[in-house]
Formats: sequence, C-alpha cells, structure tokens
Amino acid sequence: MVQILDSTLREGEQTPGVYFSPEKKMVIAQFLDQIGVDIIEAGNPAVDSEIALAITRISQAGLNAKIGAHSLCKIDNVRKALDCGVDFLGVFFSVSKKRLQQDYNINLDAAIEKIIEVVSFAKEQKHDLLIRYTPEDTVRSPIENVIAAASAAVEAGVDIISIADTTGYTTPFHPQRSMYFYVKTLKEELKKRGLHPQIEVHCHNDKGLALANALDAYRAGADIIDVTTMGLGERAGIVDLAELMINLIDMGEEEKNWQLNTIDDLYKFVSEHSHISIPPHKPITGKNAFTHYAGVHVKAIAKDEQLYQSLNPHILGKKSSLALGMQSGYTAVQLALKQIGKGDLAENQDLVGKILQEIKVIAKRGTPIDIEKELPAIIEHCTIVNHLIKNEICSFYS
Ligand code: HCA
Ligand code: CU
Repeated sequence: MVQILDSTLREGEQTPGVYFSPEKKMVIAQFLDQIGVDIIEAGNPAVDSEIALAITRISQAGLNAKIGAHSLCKIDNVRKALDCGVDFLGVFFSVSKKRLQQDYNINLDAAIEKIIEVVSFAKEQKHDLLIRYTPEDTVRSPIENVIAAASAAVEAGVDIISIADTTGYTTPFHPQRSMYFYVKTLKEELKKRGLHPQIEVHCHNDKGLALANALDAYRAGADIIDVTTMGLGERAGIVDLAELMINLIDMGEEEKNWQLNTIDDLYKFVSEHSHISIPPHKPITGKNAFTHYAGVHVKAIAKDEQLYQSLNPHILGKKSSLALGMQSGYTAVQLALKQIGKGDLAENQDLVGKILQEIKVIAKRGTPIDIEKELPAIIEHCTIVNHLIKNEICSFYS
C-alpha cells in the first residue's frame, strides 16, 4: 500500500498570498487525518515562531497520521523541529552541481559530511524519529551525487529518501528524465549497497505533469507520494490530493483506507481560507466535475450515468448533476423540473418547450443558471405565457 504525505501546511503555504493561522492549520490537519493520509508535513518551524506553535499543537492533537516538520540541513533548524515534538523530520540539501558551486560553495564530500552530521544528530536526539533526506532538485542532479548522498544519509540513520522534482522537469516515458527511471535506479543502486530506505516522490506541476509523474513513480514502486489540497504550492504547485487518491484507486489501491467523502469539506475549507477558488472544471473537486450539460449527454445519462461518466461520484459522497443553458434539450428541462419537485409539469410538452426557449435566452448572459433558485420563476413566467396563449389573449406569442 502506497503512503500519502500531505504538505498543504508546508508546500501549500508556500503559495504566494496563502496564510493559515494555527487554528486553521489544526482544522486542516484534522480533515487530512480523517481522510486518512499517512503523514502530515506541518511546516518548517525555523520560518516563524507561529509556525512552530502550529506544528507543536498538531503534534499534540493525538491524530493517527504522523506529524512532520521540514528543516534545512542545519543543527539549529533540526533542534527547532524536534522541540515541536514531531514524529517525522524532513531534511533537504541539494547535491546538484550548480547548487554546490553557485549557492553553497562546497564540494560533494563536504555536502555529504554536513548531511551525515545533521542526520546523526537528529537520530541521537530521538531514536524513533522517522527521518527523510531529500536531495533537493534530485532529478537535475548528477545521479552519482544523488546515490552517494542518499547512501551516506541512510547509513547515518535516514529512513526515507525523497526524489524531488523541484522544478517540474521530469516527463513520463522519457528514458532518463522520468520519475520511473529515478525510482527504479535509486532503489537498485541502494539495494546493491545493502540499503533499503523507503522511496518518496515530490512532483511539481510546472509542465502540468505532476500527477502523471507521480503515477509513473508509483508504477516503479515508490512508497510515499507527496500531495497538497488543491495542488497548492510554489509556482504551479504539486500533485492534487483528491486527484491522486482517485487515480490510485483506479490503479488498484484499496479505497477502504481513505474516507473520501470528507474531501469536499476539506477543499471548501482550504479554498475559503486560502482565498483561491476551485476552478469549476477541476477534476474530482470542481463544481462541474460530475455535471452534465449538452442535450445529447443529458439524454444519455438520464438512462445510464455511465454513458458519460467513468468515475463514480458516490465514492466521494457526491451525486452527479445537470446544468441548464444554450446546449440543453427537452430531457434536461424535464429532469430539472423533477429535481425541484415539479415533475408533474414534465409531461406538458408545450410548457417544457417554452421553458427551454426561455432558458436559451437567459443563457446568453454567459453565467450558469441556478436550477433551484431560477427555475421556479422561469416556470411561472412560462405558465403565464402558456395560459395567455391558450386563452388567445395574446396572439403575439403564438
Ligand atoms: C522547498 C523545496 C521542496 C523540498 C522538498 C523536500 C522541493 O520548497 O523547500 O524537502 O522533500 O520541491 O524540492 O519543496
Ligand atoms: Cu516542493
């Protein structure tokens, strides 16, 4: 069973403009725990004392998920993380050529020494601490550097090595530049050295491939996959939690471990408090993800939803719905009438036709028609018109 690490509170809070107070963070952590994610990466305590406070509170909340802190590869940062009482520590330090030369100004050996020092210190402080080492920008680093740093880190006490596609560089199907290649190669190379850490993947969405790359890593046997609510994160963000879960279920993971009907509440909460709206056409959690519109579609799904749906909304505690507008046909109006408890009117062909005409006119304003709120008034108007026509008072309409 693959594990899910949610980083809404760390990577997600690195979305420009996003800020979650400690209280909001607690609510988000509780939602994530209820949904069943395995690890909650709650933040980097060295960034701000309020972040440290939030991590401490979440660590003490008695959640099932492991609570983690993110940390630079520095002893004082690790100390701050451990002071929060976390079960999980994520240390990152790049071993890419450019980073070593242009940013850190050290060679690979010195970098490895630093990693060993920090990891050993953390392990000494707390023996049952789960430690992850991420060679940041893993996939743009020489593979030999990654293998050397990862091996040393595992020997020093690291349990998990994360392959970070920090810049959204990888592509599925590419012979070398794919997550599949990285997961397979790293696992094999570490195994040759008698090392068996868990392999995690962190995929950024710069080319819109984060989910595809995460599934590529899953196919290669990745043990942990990073996600955030709504795919929030630096630049184009990372893998979306709901989208990953649905795809993993599709690929055979058992859904019983996850409480998917809580996802919508989490997304609503995060959207509201991040002030970032969920696009209506966003897979799984968008308002239109299970909404049918065009005449042909609605006519078909009235017989069998699967004719235009490969996903079952029930596993998310949702139902499919229909929209009314320019593209609608008779069936949509009839179904909409039934939806608002006016099924008796659905047999009146004449009236249904009039309602459809009026809907097509309203649709030209270019915003969705709210069935519950607007249809009653449309019916009323069309009934009056229908009545006038029948009584030949208004020959204009006939
Ligand atoms: C960052 C970069 C990071 C780190 C991932 C990790 C990335 O914002 O610090 O520590 O596992 O994308 O490489 O998110
Ligand atoms: Cu990242």
